[in-house]
Amino acid sequence: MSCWGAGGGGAGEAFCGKWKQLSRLQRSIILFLFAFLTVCGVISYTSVGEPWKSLTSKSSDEHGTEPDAPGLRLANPAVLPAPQKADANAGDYPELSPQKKPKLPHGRRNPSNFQIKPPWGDVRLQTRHDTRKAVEDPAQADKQEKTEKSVISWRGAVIEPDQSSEPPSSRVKEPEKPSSVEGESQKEPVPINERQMAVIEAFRHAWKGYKDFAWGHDELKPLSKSYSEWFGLGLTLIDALDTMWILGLREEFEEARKWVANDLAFDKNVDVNLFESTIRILGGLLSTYHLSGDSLFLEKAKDIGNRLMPAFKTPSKIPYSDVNIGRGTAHPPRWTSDSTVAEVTSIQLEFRELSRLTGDEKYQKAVDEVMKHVHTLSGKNDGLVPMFINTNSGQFTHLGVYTLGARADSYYEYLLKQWIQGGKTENELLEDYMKAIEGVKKHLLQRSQPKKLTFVGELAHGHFSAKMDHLVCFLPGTLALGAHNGLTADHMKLAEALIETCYQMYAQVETGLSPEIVHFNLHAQKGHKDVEIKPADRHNLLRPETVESLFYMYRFTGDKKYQDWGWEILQNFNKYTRVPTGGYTSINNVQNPSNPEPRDKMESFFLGETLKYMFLLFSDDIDLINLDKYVFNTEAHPLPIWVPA
Ligand code: DMJ
Repeated sequence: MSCWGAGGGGAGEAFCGKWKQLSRLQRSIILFLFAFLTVCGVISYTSVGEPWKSLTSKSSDEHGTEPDAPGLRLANPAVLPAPQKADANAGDYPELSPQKKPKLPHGRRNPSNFQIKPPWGDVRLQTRHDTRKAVEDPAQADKQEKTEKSVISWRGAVIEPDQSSEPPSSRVKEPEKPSSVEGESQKEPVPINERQMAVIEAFRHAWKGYKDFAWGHDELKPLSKSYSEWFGLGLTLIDALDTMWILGLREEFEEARKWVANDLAFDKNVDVNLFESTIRILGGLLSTYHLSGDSLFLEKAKDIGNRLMPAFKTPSKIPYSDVNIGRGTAHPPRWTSDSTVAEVTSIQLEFRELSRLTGDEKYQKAVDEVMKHVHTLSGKNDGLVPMFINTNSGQFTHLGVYTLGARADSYYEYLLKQWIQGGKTENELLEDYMKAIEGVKKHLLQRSQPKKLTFVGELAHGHFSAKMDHLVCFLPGTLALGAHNGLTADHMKLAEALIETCYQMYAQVETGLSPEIVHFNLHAQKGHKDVEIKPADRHNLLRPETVESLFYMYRFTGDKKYQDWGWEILQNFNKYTRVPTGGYTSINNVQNPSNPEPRDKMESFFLGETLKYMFLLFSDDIDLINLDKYVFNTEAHPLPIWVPA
């Protein structure tokens, strides 16, 4: 108060004169009242000035104007202390202004339940209330700053993105700090909707079969209540780890974790396929490490990663298809020295991430070299690649056959995804991707009859074939992801047309499930649908590609029809592939609803991919694996984008 201290100017002097005329009791009452109101937060002031004004003025919020006296701020009613710091920031960040609330993309909640950092990218966009609180409490402020620097992934793990924009090749010297579960306490469980519950139920049913009859083995044989081995490495269990995490199945996850800790040993005299073990095992361990923050998974990832490295010791540096992970030797298949193009070009996301996490560049160097080499190769047709590559010469073989299906599919997928993973700086990858999509448009796109469905066929020595693998249904999702990342809107249009086709590959079939391969009718014939199925192609392996693309399409468009289509597919899986005693099975005949001929095998990707993408498709929470922060490997294992959007 200025009567006892430094002068407060003319108004202050007048106040002092009046003050002295008051009786002792009157002064005490006024002082008491003033102290009381101050403690209650009804008035506050930031410097010696004109406190009386605050007793009579209305809140600046009510008037929508600043208070007259610059030295005096009215606090928000009875809540906050002096807000000058937050207000000062408001000028720097126009988005802080309450009138300029950011437009939330579809499905986004405000604020996210799972991320401290809001989904639109900045804690500064929290309400003024939150911002001010954080500024006042230094511990909070510190935490807030940390939060701004890290991306808090779903269910708590912290990814600390490298903000550097340097090209990845020079970025792998320092190991990434391990993820942690910091911030977990601040997250509330997301409400799960009925369709997601149905996915959880399906997962549990599948897991029950695996647990009862195949625990620790590669694949469940649900009818014979036994298992099959491929590599003998608990493939289904590893593939399913991050799905359990995402679905919130903590008990199951913990049990599986115990198996990984105590029983998973890679020191085994066994031949594994480089591609399959990279996408399922290395990819699964890396993503589980990121989601859980548990270093056990990183240790295991390093172990398998190192054991796979002998595959790259070839004359051309194009890796062999098979590695003996116990002996440290590698070889091509017995009948050829070729590798499959998709296989050698779809292991990059995983090995690059391993380099980033360990600080050891050898993994990234090996896989980058493959991409650089393939980039320069001749034998492509407008960006389309043949299906085989020789490990001695490094040249494509079996030239002249082009497909987006088996043996080539994920080459195209990983061009785009590596570009995204690395922060969109590796231009050769983008160049190859864009060229390839033009090649698809030029050589492989056709329309069927009678529905005029756009499909991707194959080209063999100049002859077009109207054959399309179900595997090709990854393409709409990939195209949509590219468009979301700034590529031409044409790609989104094509994605929309192709996902309709993939859906029709289910809808036009008697069981409502797609066969492995379809042939499209190019000419209208009475009584014929667009889709024809050859006897050898009528099986369904519980594959994920259509559901995967539905997930991307729903995320990026918000069109509920994609969720509805996915829901139909889930119901048909339940109707025709579910085994009552536990598990789901591949079937031989999608055209026979009364006997779809179960095959007695549940592929690991049903848990790793199909059910995971279903769960994500039915979710309206775009932070449930945010696609600006994660990129999925080709086995649906999310890996962090190094420089997130
Ligand atoms: C999975 O292993 C991967 O999605 C791969 O890219 C293709 N094949 C299966 C699923 O169909």
